[in-house]
Amino acid sequence: MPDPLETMAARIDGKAFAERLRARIGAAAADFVHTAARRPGLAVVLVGDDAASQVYVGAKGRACEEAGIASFEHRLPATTSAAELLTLVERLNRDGEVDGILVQLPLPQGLDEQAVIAAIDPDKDVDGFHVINAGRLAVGQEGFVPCTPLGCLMLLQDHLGDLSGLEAVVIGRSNIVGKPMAQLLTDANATVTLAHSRTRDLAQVVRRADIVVAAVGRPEMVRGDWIKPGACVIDVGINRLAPTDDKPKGRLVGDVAFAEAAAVAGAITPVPGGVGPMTIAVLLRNTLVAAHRHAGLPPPEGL
Ligand code: NAP
Ligand code: L37
Repeated sequence: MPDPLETMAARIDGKAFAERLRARIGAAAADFVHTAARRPGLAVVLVGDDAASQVYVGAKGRACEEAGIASFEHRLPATTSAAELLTLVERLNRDGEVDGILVQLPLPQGLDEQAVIAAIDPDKDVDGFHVINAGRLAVGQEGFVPCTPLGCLMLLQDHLGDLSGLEAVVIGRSNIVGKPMAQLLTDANATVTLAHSRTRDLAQVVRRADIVVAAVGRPEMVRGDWIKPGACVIDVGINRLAPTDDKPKGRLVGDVAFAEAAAVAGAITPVPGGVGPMTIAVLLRNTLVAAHRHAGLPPPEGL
């Protein structure tokens, strides 16, 4: 019987990594203010009253201010028309104090997300959702990479070093997480399988992975016996379970059954405290990079 403590996975502390990254961003933002005589600026647009989005947008604004990045919040009612939203985006495109624009998704019913993203100046698209930036990533040009997958890559490279030749399985093929994640891992020389709801025998596919990235949106779907011993598991899922007496707000769980997977994996990210905080830190990083590009300055190093 192996010692359970010896087989327990290392916990990849995304919250601590994100805090260190934010400190470096804060220092680089202060340097930027010296050189450019203005703060980097991020405009965050929230339409409607999605509860999770309210929390994230609030957290993003606070994180900006802490790092010395100006935050311009635009909270619009759910009744906002497409024309009104597009007018705001166009105003932000022209605003010299705004280096980055983020329209928090999902938008309320009736507003076309693709049309709104298409209206954002690609060089201010710090979310990396514009087709121009998706295309740049696909062909290896400089642009903006979506925050969540870039944060996952940073955690993987910090923990594993060089990813060359490793088998990676990404579960989920969304435009904002799974697809760009697969591209980043491919660019980092991993051998990538992109799995989704039509994948046959998903458990068997995941069993060959040295790296598992779960971005499905199904609470605790990935089980411990899917994980190859020693594998590195990145759990992107953020799922709030139904409220119980001792957790009146509902427990937050990932797409991976944490305790089971942690008993087999070499390393694993927790939820909360894993990928979520990285998403916000990388947003600040992308905004700082945008500010340097707009000011004609070389990009800050080590971010
Ligand atoms: P999404 O757009 O809903 O995409 C989900 C993907 O999972 C789809 O590709 C879908 O396959 C696949 N899928 C669904 N059921 C499956 C199954 N039974 N087996 C295999 N694949 C299955 O989700 P998303 O926006 O990528 O987000 C995924 C999760 O990450 C959610 O929990 C979300 O809350 C979380 N998230 C977290 C952060 C963060 O910062 N931590 C950021 C963004 C998202 P099909 O394509 O075949 O339908
Ligand atoms: N950039 N991100 C961008 N644009 C969007 O349009 N929807 C969306 C998006 N998603 C997003 O911001 N996700 C996200 C998810 C989780 C966190 C932050 C951002 C996060 O900080 N999660 C904490 C727990 C927060 C909580 O308790 O609810 C965590 O530790 O995981």
